[in-house]
Amino acid sequence: MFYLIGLLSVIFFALAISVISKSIKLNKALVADENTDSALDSNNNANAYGMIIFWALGTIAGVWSFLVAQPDFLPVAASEHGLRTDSMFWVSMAVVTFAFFATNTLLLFFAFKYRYNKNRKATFYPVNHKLELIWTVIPAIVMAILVFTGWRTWRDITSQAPSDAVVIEITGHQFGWYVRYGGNDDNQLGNYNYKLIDETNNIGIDFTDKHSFDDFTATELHLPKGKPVLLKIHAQDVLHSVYLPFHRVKMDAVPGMPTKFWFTPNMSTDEMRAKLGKKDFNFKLNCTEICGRGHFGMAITVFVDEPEDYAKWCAEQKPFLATNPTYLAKVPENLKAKASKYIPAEPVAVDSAAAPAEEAVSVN
Ligand SMILES: [Cu+2]
Repeated sequence: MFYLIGLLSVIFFALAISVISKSIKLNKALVADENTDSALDSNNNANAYGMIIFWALGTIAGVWSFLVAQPDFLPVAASEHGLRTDSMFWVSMAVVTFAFFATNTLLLFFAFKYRYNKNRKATFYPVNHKLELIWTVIPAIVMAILVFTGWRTWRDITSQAPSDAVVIEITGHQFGWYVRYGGNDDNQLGNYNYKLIDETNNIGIDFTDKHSFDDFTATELHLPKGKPVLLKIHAQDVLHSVYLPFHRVKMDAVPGMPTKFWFTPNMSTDEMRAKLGKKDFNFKLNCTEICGRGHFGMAITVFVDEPEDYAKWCAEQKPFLATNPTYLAKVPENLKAKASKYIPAEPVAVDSAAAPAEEAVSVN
């Protein structure tokens, strides 16, 4: 790669030297006012051929850089809507590349073909309405189609999630993500309130809401393959951004303004490992908002499981209340009986002291 860049630099440098030396000669010729025509002709020729060389080298360099960069492209999207955004991206890319290539080819070729020639008489060609109409209307129609398709895709992927979607809460903080699931019994997230945050309950789960009782937190994100997933996104301190590159999901996490995003993973972690030929590959949820010093490490591992493996993993998780039974004190009297169901039968004095450290889901 470096040799090619070096070679191109040498060629461009030589061209620059030749253009400069020709200009100097032309200047001298003009000053001396002799052989003006031949000096002009040779410079026009040099410039004209320079245009064609530039076009050829530019085309080769463009194709080469695309091919060389290909191994670094993300592979096929691992979610349904990712496939849609990808196809939209490549269609736009094709249109833009075609327009760029066609206009620049014409620009450089015309500069070559119609360089000054004293034997040729210029044609007076002030306006052509048909031509103007063609090159205004066609790009306008193409742009309108692209914009409309983009708007439709955006509308679909940010629309209301299906009612059977798995709802997962993602809370960004400097520098990690807290993950909360709606629980195995009601599959509904309970309320939260920032005033309830303490060193153990770091999301501020509100235990006056009965939906909170079976909620569980996790240090990694598990998603079921082939089922819609709704991420409810919060931030506790500064702007963060939820980014799942392989699923083409990106949504800002804004303090005080909940955001959301729903998508359907269509490839399990194992399938992606097989596709990439990397046994230890894992999906990631990264932060893509420069949110402070530890921003670079603000990521958690994402596992896309087959539905039965996902169900098994969920069943193994313990509700927050079960690992932190002291929070039973926060439950209103009339709901205590319902909440007690989640408290382990044996005395858990030792466990409850140890639990907070385990439950502090700080992932860096
Ligand atoms: Cu961040």
